[in-house]
Amino acid sequence: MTFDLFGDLAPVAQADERLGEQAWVLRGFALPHVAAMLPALDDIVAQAAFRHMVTPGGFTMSVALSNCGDLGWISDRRGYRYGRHDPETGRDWPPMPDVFLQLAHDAADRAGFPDFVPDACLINRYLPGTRMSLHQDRNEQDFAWPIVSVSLGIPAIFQFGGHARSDKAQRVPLQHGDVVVWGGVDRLRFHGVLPLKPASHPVLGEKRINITFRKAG
Ligand SMILES: O=C(O)CCC(=O)C(=O)O
Repeated sequence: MTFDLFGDLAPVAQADERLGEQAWVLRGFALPHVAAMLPALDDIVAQAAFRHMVTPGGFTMSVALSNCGDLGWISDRRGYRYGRHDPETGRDWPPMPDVFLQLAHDAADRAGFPDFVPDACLINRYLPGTRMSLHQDRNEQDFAWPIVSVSLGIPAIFQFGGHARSDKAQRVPLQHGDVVVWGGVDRLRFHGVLPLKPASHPVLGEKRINITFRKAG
């Protein structure tokens, strides 16, 4: 155990790194769940294939995405929003696997957000060179719930900024199995991912999968 640097002297586990008052990196937190997560992920993308969505401004996102859960995040020329159906098939998004729900709940709890039950799970697939520019997550109805973001596969540099796009962003290296949780006073902080360097992961190959849980509805 160690003591945090933000003054309240609450004991935290050694593998937890504080990014903000209510924002944490939980190093390796997802590792015990990965063996169960990967087949569940394959099932999801067999039903709702990865695709490159278009932004309202007309740009094609470099990251490919899919969703599971009651609500899926969608972007097209009409805007960003959540929807109950996959726009490519017209079907419901695949259900959220129990192993995903449990991991999201437990990570949120560890970061100080008890009772988190996500209804939306966005799955991002990054290949070397792809990135996600700085943005805020604002499409959810209630900002009281945190964001739980799981990294699998090749490493990435996560940017964690402030409440203005121009605020200097921390650069946080993320590895396979790391989980970032942010909420409360940090819920609307800008964040993004720098272009991925070429690399290969022994299980996932030359890609990074990010699984991000939200309570959107
Ligand atoms: O890939 C990541 O680590 C972050 C993903 C993200 O920012 C998002 O889905 O809003």
